Amino acid sequence: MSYIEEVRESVAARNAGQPEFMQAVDEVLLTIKPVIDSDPVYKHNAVLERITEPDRQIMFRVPWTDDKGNMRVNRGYRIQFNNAIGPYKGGLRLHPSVNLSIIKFLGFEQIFKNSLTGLPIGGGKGGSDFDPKGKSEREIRDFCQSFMTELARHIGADVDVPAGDIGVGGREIGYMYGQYKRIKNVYEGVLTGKGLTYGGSLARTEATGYGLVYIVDNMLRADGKDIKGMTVAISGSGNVAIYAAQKAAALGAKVVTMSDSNGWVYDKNGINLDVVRDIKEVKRGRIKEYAERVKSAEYHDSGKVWVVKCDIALPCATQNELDENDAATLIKNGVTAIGEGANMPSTTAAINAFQSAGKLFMPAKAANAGGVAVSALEMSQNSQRLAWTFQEVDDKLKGIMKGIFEKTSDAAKAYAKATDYVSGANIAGFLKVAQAMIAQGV
Ligand code: NDP
Ligand code: 2IT
Repeated sequence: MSYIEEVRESVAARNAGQPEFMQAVDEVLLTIKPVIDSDPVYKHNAVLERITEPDRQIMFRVPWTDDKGNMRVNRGYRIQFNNAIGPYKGGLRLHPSVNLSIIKFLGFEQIFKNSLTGLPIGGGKGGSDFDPKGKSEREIRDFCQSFMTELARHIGADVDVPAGDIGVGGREIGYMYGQYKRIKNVYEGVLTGKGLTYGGSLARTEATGYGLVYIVDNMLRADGKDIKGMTVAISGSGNVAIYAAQKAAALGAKVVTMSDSNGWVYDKNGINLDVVRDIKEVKRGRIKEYAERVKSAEYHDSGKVWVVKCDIALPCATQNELDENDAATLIKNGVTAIGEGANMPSTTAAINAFQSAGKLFMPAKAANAGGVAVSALEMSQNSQRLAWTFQEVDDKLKGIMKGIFEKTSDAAKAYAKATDYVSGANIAGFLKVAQAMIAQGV
């Protein structure tokens, strides 16, 4: 049995019942094979055994009270996966589906994504199975304060710096920051995605979506194509989806779909983002309301956006939302490029289908790294006690995404196939972390 196979078996045995985590591990192990085979140093230093086992897995009770005065309990998580190249860094997800497998897959992928940014950030992730939908402001605040009451003892500006993810935006980060400050009595950049009045960075809200479109643009250009005039299908209608749509439209593309967990809209005239932002960011409503407000739009309460003919597909909702059948439909309809805004949105079979059909495919670790990259820039600004302009941050983001594209593309050329960006991103991300781990000993 090869070293990779041995590690794969032992990771699977030790993490039974964690399908998302194993999906993420399998992809990395398979794609970094040429690197591992090229040098015994990785096996000698047990790099694969160490990189697949989190430094620390924290699980805790989160008690809170609902508006009727009932005591409720959720489970909180923080997985501190790897800090070889910097403090643990990664978002917090609040969604009823959250479990150990999901937080571990997200934390594992974050190691490689954060490495690709070129910035000094390690990998971590956290969250809770708390469902924010339908909760009052007071209930959200109570939950966030209780969550931070426990989390505070495990994090710090130089230790572990959480941020947003599904269900966690500026409002939740604000409540958590306030509670951290109250408990620790320090004013430090312990969270990113903060409000602009208390240490947040301009362009962090936009960063993941903008970064996604910047790297897709880089990928298209390298293939002699231009995003201008292309039709774009986007899933989701949250933070990533909204700002990906805004930047795609700004670069001359037409975005025709958005979705949420209840259904999806198709607008042949191009999505009107002012309406989406009012529904989602202001009223916290459902995407269905878009079709009630915009005459050119149609609403579907079943199926997925991928049935719509498009040149670019940007899955920006959640893991495994785009499967083999969706990939086949997109390919049949002539899709040119896919960029993963969400984390692991395409199933393994879907990725294989896109790659076999010769489609341009940019995987999440590279494609959505703009968010965490600007989080790292927020950490820099906090440490310097300075605030940069929107333009400065956006220019840096553009440079970082270009750098990620180049690193991914160079590693693909060196170790796999020139346009195998899945292998390229995993290998480029792995090499830096592995070198740091080896240099630092056990
Ligand atoms: P938001 O909470 O702002 O939005 C999530 C969107 O996805 C909503 O439209 C939501 O619909 C939909 N969605 C979530 N879960 C499901 C589900 N199980 N089935 C169908 N639709 C679902 O989150 P973000 O935009 O921040 O995150 C979206 C994705 O991007 C996630 O995979 C996240 O990990 C990833 N990501 C986020 C980054 C960030 O900076 N925020 C950075 C990098 C990646 P509904 O409202 O109905 O639940
Ligand atoms: O998946 C991700 O990269 C995020 N949710 C953002 C993490 C961060 O620390 O900004």
